[in-house]
Amino acid sequence: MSDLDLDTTARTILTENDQGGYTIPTKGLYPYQWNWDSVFVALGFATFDPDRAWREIEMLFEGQWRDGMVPHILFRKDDPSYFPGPSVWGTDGGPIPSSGHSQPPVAASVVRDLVEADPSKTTLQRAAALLPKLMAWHRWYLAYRDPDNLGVLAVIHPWESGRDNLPDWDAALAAVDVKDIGPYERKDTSHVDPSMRPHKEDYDRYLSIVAACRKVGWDPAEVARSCPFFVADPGVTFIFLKANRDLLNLAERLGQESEAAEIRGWIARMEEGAKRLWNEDLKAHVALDLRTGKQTNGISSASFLASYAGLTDDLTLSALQAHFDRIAAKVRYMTPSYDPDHACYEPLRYWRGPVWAMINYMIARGFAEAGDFARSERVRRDTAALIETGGFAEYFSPVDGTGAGGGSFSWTAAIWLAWASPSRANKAA
Ligand code: 9WN
Repeated sequence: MSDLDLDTTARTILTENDQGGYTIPTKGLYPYQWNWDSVFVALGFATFDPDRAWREIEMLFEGQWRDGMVPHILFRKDDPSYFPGPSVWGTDGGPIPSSGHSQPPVAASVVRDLVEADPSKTTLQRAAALLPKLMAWHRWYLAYRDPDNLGVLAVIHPWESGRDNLPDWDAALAAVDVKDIGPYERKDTSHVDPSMRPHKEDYDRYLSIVAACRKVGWDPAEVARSCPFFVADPGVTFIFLKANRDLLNLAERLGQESEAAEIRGWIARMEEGAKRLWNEDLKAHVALDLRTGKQTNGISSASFLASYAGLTDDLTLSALQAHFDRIAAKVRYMTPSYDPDHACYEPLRYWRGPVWAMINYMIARGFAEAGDFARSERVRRDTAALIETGGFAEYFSPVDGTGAGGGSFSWTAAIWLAWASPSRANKAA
């Protein structure tokens, strides 16, 4: 298929996954609105229907909880093809049935991109309407995912990281007692090859965490205090730091001075806190179990998001470049979700090796931000080649480009349209 045909197919995927203002990640496997999926999807819609791009984000915020949290899944209608559905989560925090935790806060960054693409009065009004909601969400993150003011954000569940099955969660997950879950039937393994999905022991623990939080009524302070899983994640932390820089830009643009001052404080707190995630032996940022104080020992694709977060000092950048080149010598396509030199690496199992297009997009932006245009372009070209080889898959083998997981996947289509497609890259150049 030519690149122009791929452009057309990508638009068709978004249109066909559109449920009337919000977009599902893919049919069958993921039949609801997911938080960060929707935000990346907005970038794709922005290339041919900017109004629809805004609508995607506005509809996500319709599900915002009273305490400020924006849930990871909005269950706008019950769909038996997905497990765990609304009755398992048992939440009551917002206007739409939802899961009980959040997902990486990319929204402020994409809102800024939408504004920069079209800084008209109408667009600024839409951004102004979202600003207080974004502020509330970011305040929620700081209050309940960094309750001790460490400057790093924890996830209370692997699903909150968006990188569910990452080896970084293994030790903390193994410490979770399996209880209060009863018999259950997974649906994911009926849609895709079970050998690429998390194991049953992982699902038992995923559900045990949900049960523990349900028991405390999803009270955010209580969840932060007692959740059996509480691990600081470089992915969420770096995405949040970048999102705060973009939120600051929006607040300044909109003349919201007191918000801007508040956000400047958050940025300083996160810049300082990020040092806690630095692993001096590995020379990279890693996860940190806040219950045990132990850092993890592997480099994940989120380690490469330090530049995206604006941590572009020479030490960090040169360490990332060295890791990038080492890994690039091992795999055909960058950037594997976990280090191929690590014992836990599996090229086709969920988040233990495969490449995700939207992570590549953020990594490439980070390299460009740091002035490393060669590696940034390498990541873009690899992403384009993966999609040309493996189609609009959920994720890809870094070894041979095999597409895996769900097909006709919305965020892969969106990232193609917004960034990876040669037609887009030529336009941007
Ligand atoms: C649980 C929808 C989501 C993504 C996540 C990805 C996967 C869900 C699952 O799919 O997670 O949230 O059931 O495996 O890991 O990043 O948002 O695409």
